[in-house]
Amino acid sequence: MGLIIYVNGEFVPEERAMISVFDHGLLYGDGIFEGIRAYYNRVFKLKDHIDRLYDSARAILLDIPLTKEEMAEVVLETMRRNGLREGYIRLVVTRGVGDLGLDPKKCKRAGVICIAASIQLYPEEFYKKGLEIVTVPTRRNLAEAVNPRIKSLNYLNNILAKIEASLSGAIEAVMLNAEGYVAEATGDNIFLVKNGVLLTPPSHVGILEGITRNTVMDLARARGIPVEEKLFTRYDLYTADECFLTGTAAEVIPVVKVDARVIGDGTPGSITRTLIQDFRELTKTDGPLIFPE
Ligand code: PXG
Repeated sequence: MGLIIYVNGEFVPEERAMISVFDHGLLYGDGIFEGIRAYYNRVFKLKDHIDRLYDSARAILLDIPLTKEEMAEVVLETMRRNGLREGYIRLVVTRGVGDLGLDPKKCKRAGVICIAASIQLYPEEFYKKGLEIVTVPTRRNLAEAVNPRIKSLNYLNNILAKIEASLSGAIEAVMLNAEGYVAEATGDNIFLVKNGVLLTPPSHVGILEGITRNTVMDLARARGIPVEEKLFTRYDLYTADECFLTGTAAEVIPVVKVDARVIGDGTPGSITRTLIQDFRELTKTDGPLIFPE
């Protein structure tokens, strides 16, 4: 692909973009990340992603060796060096190089990586027809253990759920929390519509507080659609009028079947379709410019 990657202060060709085998990001999943999108020469919701990255860092006592302003500039400059006006950006901050023990005190400086690439989108037919998803046995991590609000490099919880979904022939998994309430998908938040009200689980119950999720709630409120952050169960999903997922990669994507139960009339609902349109409009104007216009 011939990408230019940012690694610890330098922009290098991808063949030379390396980190140590003693980096605790690799050895222990000790680190954090963000997945960010750029559209129309702008980095969408960049400030929100940078803020969430620094909140994740604070939660795991990780000192990021750059200011937020410098980090935002790293993202923009990585796009520029690759000549990209749209695409997918992965920002990673690792605990850094230590020894084989897990004590992070041995890691003197956090590692910072930024990768910008073109994105492999879900086929457009999924947005038109909707996804069929399943609930899986693996429960979402307890907020009291590794809080899912931390966007950490330890994604095994989600990967196991993704494998379980794939094994049953589904493209995505709905994860429940330990109490059996609906939490989120493996890399997306979940919404349902019932009687004209938009519902999504509250962020304190063990989900990632998605930036697309928050954007969609704002867009719905701007249209006068009532929005509630409330716990709900599999039953509520099965009997919903509409359902969709939100995430940086998937944007807003309709769901038409959950555990073989048909949602609504089996086609993407009207509120879902409206929010997809509104979201796509917003991507045209939100975020700082990459190249001057
Ligand atoms: N929940 C989880 C667990 C996530 O990892 C989201 C929700 C959506 O959040 P945003 O802020 O993007 O609206 C995510 C983020 C991928 C991929 O390749 C997706 C995420 C993370 C890593 C990889 O699909 N999603």
